[in-house]
Amino acid sequence: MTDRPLLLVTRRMPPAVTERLQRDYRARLNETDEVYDSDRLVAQAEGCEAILCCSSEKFSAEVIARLPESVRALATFSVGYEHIDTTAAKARGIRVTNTPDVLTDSTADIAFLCLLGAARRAWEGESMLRAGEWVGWSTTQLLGVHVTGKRLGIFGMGRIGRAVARRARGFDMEVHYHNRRRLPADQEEGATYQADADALLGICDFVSLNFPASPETENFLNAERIAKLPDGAVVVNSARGTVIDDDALIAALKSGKLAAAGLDVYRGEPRLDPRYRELPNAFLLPHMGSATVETRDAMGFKCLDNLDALFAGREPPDALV
Ligand code: 8YV
Repeated sequence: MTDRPLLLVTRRMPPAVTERLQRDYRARLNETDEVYDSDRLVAQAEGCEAILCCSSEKFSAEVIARLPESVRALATFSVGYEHIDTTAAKARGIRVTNTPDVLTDSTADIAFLCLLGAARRAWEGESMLRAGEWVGWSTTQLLGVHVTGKRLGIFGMGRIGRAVARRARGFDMEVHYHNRRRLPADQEEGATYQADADALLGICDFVSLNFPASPETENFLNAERIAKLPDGAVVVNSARGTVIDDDALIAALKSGKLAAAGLDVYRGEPRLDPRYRELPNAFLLPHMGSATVETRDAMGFKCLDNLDALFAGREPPDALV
């Protein structure tokens, strides 16, 4: 069949997703999984009707202007879409879809892993063990920050923030949140709304950053805001690296102002600020929020559901523009 739409798939997809997209589309795959720069992206898109992309490719206004006329849609394999200039896409009549809902739980799990890993010094413990340096148990070895009963401040109470709140309840934490708007009570997950972000910082034993990257959230956690946190607080970021001022966070981890940080995302990833690697109180993961087989399959299928709808003349369920 030659009438199936031609789809550029910018990164290697999980096998189940590849199978379905090869069945339903003529797919131009990226066998080597290298990240395309903008010239490669534009060249690879030649003749394609849609692009299944990831957050590793940047679709700026300039790139979108250079895309071939044939491109009707960008389906991103991510819930975050700060890598796509949706205004420029809309202006060119290119539809953009993302993958909400299906990665909520796996990302909240990783946020909690970061919280626990940072608080309980998981990396230091494992490294000591693997290096053969564990000489035995002692009453004062690797003492961490107690989690149960502590106050957690969630910044950004969208789907993932709410899922973090649900998990925190299981740890008997007292959960507060800051959001642009107060949520209806049945969506608050038992958390207390704080209209003033800075006031919330003042009472947080733990901070979980869960809002999307945007010009408004850029460097949200800066030196001034870190200073407002109680001494010994723990910071968790499973959202985007750009919401943290790295200089400020690194200084606070070095000085002991903060007990620890658990990070899954970084500015300029995969090239994170190298100083993080030297900090024993930084628990670091390589952007694994959505990395389960079930979630990655579901994300790929969601991209295809959206494209299937578009090519069948229906409204894509997760259309952003
Ligand atoms: C994606 C993510 O898997 O969905 C997001 O926004 O951050 C990740 O879970 C990754 O960005 C690949 O597109």
